[in-house]
Amino acid sequence: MTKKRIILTSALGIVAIATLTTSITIAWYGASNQLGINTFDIGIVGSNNLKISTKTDLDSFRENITNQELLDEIGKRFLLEPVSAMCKNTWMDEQKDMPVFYDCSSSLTPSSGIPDLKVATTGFFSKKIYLLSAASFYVSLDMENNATFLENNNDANFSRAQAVYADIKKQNPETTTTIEEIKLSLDNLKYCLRASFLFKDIDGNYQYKIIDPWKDESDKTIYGGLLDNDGNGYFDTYTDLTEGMANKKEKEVVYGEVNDRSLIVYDDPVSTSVSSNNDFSPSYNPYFGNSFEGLNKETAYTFNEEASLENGLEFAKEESISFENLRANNSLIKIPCYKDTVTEVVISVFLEGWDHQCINATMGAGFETKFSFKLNGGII
Ligand SMILES: [Ca+2]
Ligand SMILES: [Ca+2]
Repeated sequence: MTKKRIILTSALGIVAIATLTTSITIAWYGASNQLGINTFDIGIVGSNNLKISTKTDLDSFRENITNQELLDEIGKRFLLEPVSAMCKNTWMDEQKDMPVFYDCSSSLTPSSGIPDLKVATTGFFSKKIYLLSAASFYVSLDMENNATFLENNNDANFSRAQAVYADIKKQNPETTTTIEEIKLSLDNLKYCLRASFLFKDIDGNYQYKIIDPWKDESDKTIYGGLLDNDGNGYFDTYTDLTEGMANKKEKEVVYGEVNDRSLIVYDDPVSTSVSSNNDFSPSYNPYFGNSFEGLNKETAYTFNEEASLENGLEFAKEESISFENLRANNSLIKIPCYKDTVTEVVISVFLEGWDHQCINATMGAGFETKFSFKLNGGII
């Protein structure tokens, strides 16, 4: 019985249409990146035992969800921009039925030094999908049918590379950059893409699983660090007023999710002279800039990461599953589907902004994806 395979596929083809303006410079590359969906199909192959719907009413369940149905709900265009799955315990503890993504792109940090953390309302794909099974089964991802799971859209990336090249060439006729190099950078998009699945396990508790498909073992995404969000070439700073206006201190902002901000250790400024320090003007590059890189301001108290970590500071780390993990054990994602009972699964696709491959060079790239599921044993 368990050998009979039900395959549930979902194809999400995305072509990016980037509308870059030279006023936007940063990674966490918000508002400038528009992506549109052109195809999105969900279907079931090979069995009548499992049906699917975007709604919960029983007569809406079928073997396929049409492209049009999904597009009508999502809208033909939406923005995909860097967000983060950091701080997931907050919404999971509240038993939320949709994941919450955060936006760390603000550079305006108050005198407390606690960076502004906005809940992202756009910039990601997140959708409830319902399954209806004729028998009680676990459903898992089918690793033999995931050839286009978060994979680059070659045609879109090539067109994009040509357009970027033309623009660079126009601004700098001497450029040595090639279309192939630009294309390679765009193809890094898939390394910062994530898919996630939110569902209830056999005990009725929410499980939230993030897939970082292409990561290898050394590839760890840390939810925090220094950033140059305002794109001025320096890591962002804030003004610490805890010792009063007369003794105000300019300190680097430690962005992200940490265990205890009082454990952050700062080094004294290299220079007290305010003179030429802020005149630095980085060579502006909308295509290859990134907010993970910056200089330490000479006049600022700088974050001493090593001493801070020794002091007990901890950054939260992404817990994710790679394809390799899943191939070795596809029960890492195991969704119980009870006989004749509607099962809810929230599928999300997003760009993890704390992934260091999520930089301007991937902006405007396109990808496609297909999710395949199969039965993974009956529920006893
Ligand atoms: Ca990565
Ligand atoms: Ca800055």
